[in-house]
Amino acid sequence: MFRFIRKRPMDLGFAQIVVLTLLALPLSELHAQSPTPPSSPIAFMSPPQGFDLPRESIAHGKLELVEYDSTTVGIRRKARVYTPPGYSSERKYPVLYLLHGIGGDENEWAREGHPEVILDNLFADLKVVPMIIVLPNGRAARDVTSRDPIPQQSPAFAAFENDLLIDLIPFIEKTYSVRSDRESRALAGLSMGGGQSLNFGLGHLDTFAWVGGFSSAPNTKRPEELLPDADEATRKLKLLYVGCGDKDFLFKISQDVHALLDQKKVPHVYNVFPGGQHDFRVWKSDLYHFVQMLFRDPAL
Ligand code: FER
Repeated sequence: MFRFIRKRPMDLGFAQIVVLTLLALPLSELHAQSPTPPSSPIAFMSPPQGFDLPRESIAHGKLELVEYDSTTVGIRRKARVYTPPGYSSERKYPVLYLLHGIGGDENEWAREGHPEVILDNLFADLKVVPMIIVLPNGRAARDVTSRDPIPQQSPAFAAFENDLLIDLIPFIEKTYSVRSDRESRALAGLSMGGGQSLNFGLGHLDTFAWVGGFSSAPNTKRPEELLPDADEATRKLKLLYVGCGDKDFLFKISQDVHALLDQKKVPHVYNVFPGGQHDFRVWKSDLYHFVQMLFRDPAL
C-alpha cells in the first residue's frame, strides 16, 4: 500500500487508474455542488376562494386600450392600462408594468388572468396600494406575431427593452397622473415576460425598484449577465420576487435564479406553487401575492 501511494501517476497500471477514477467520482460530484443548498421557499397561502371573481357590490377600476408612438420600433403600438377605482388626477400613482407570455400580447393578462378583477377585489379589502397597471405588447417588432416560430420571435422580445424604456414608460408618465421615481415603478411578467422582467429589471435598477418573474422562460439571462452587481441589486431593490409551480416544465429556470440569488446573498421572495404547472392558476396566484407587497415600505 505504502509503495502504491508513493508511485507517481504515470507508474500506475491501467486497472489502478480505473479504480482510482471510480473512487474519485463521488468526491468530484460533491465538489461540483454548491456548499450550502438553496434556502426553502416561503410558504404562501393559496389565494382565498373568489379572489378572481367579479364582485358587484364594490367599486371598479377601468381597463382601457391606449396607443403610443414607438420611436424604437417605428410604428404605433398598443397597450392596455388599468386605473384603480376612484382614479383622480389630484393624486399620483405608482405603476406596475405586467408582461405576457410567448403566445400572448397586450390582451393576454386581461383575457386569462383578469388583473382588473384581482386588483379591484384587493383594493376593496384594503390589501393593495392604489396603483396603475400597464399591460404592454412585449413583442416589439413591425411584423412578428405569436404564430411565428420561437427563434423568430425572440429578438422582438429582447427589443421590447428599448420600446419599454424609451417609448412606453415616457408615454405613460405624460398621459397618466403617476409618480416617476424608481421606487414607484414595478416590472413583472409571466414566462417569456418573466424572463424579460428579470433581464430588464435587474439590468435597470435606476428605473425599477420592484421586480418579479413568474415561471420565467429560458430567455432569462445566464447568471453572470443577469446579476452583474449583486451588491447594487441588494441596495436598490425594494422587492425581487421569483415564483414558479413545482410541476412547471420551466421550474429549473426559477430554481437556478433562486440558487444564484442565495449564493450572491441578494434578498428575494421565492414562491413555489405546490403542484403548479405552466398556467394562469399559478400566475394569478403570483399576481395576487406580488401586488400586495408592492409600493410599501417595507415590502413584507
Ligand atoms: C422556451 C420555452 C418556452 C423558450 C420560451 C418559452 C425562449 C416561453 C414560454 C411562455 O412564454 O409561455 O425554450 O425559449
